[in-house]
Amino acid sequence: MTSINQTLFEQSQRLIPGGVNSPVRAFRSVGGTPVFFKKGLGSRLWDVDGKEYIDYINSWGPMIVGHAHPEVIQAVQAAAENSLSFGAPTGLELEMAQLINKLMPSMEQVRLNSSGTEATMSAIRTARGFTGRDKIVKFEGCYHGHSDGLLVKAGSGLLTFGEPDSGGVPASVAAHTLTLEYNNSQALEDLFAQVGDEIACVIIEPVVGNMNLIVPHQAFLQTLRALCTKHGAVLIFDEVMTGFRVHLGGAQALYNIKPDMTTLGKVIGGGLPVGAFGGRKDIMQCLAPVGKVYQAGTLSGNPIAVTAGLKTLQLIQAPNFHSKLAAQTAKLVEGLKAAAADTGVIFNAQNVGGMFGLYFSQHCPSSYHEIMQSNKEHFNHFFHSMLDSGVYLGPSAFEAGFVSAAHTDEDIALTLAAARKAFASL
Ligand code: KE4
Repeated sequence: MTSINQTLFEQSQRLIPGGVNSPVRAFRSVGGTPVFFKKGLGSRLWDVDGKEYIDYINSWGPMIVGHAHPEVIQAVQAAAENSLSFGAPTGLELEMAQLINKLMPSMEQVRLNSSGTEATMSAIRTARGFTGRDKIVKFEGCYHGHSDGLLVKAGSGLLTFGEPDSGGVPASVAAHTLTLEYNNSQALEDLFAQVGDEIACVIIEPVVGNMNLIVPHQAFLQTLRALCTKHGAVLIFDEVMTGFRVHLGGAQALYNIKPDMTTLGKVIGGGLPVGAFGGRKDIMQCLAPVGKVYQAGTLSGNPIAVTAGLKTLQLIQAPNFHSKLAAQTAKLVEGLKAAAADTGVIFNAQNVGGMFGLYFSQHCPSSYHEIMQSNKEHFNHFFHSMLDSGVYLGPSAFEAGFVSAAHTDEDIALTLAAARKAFASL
């Protein structure tokens, strides 16, 4: 009997490219048929055929308090009765700006929009407007959303201009983006020595979640901060994924590095579309209607989305929320390493707060080059074995995983039992 899932996927592919509204969901990296879901509650998901899963994607980070948290749902339902959108300012946006500023004091001013892509695109335009410079710097393996200038891969040499990493990106746009190796302080020093005064900004995932989990070297971040200060380049921490997940104050609090600008998303929308960018007041004052840098959005600061975000941010300020989340995630990581060791599988894992990385390699990688050495086939086999056992991991060897406050000791125990079976089958 054809499952509802199979039917939905076949029909979706006729009207939606790849049958999905975001490529990673298509399972192209791991093979097989993507799972269509119809319900989530706490740490669990149910697919359209009624199968239950323990969820370690959590919508790629937003569902940090678990799916359908009753207080979040209630707040959204109440707000919805007052209309869904005004296209005019509301007190909710001020509340969100105040809360973001309280939790991330480096964000002296903030502007809301509707996605992480919009946030990073807007932050970069603001940095260019503030400095009057065109060049931007990113790091290989970091993802900052899909605006043209960020879909760029490293040119042939350190100083050669970036090349498009996607169809449809003009070479003239990619040319302004320089790409360096993550955790490589020497490459940073060399680049700034040559073109430091031409760099508008450097954008970085302070803890990387988009080439699997990669942890920064403290010295690398300190070097980056010092070089940006010396050359007047704007340091942008892209905390769309790490914000309020790795620490209540984000990676900037965890590593005690103060960026000039920060971008946010995911958790601050609690599952609804919210992005944000902000930072030093002198930089943010460049934005229209005050300054010359234009940036806008019909649903920016949408009252329903902001309500979901405010309630989520309120819940994660509970005492010990982040230490408990980190402890639960560490329990998963340690249990997976022990299960792999018992079966002799080459495997490693680590976590930073509530996000984790799983690697079919001896060591935890610290760069794009290293993560590319991990055994992708083993990951794909492991992914499908876990999926069959009702454990839903990110469908790619190059994505981080996420734990929520709703993940119980029983969830972890069931996950580890499934992992032992998966490792044994390798
Ligand atoms: P969105 O435009 O997808 O809201 O945010 C883009 C973005 C920006 N910066 C960072 C650090 C991010 O992780 C993201 C989005 N993350 C991916 C997960 N790898 C979203 C999943 C997807 O593309 O479907």
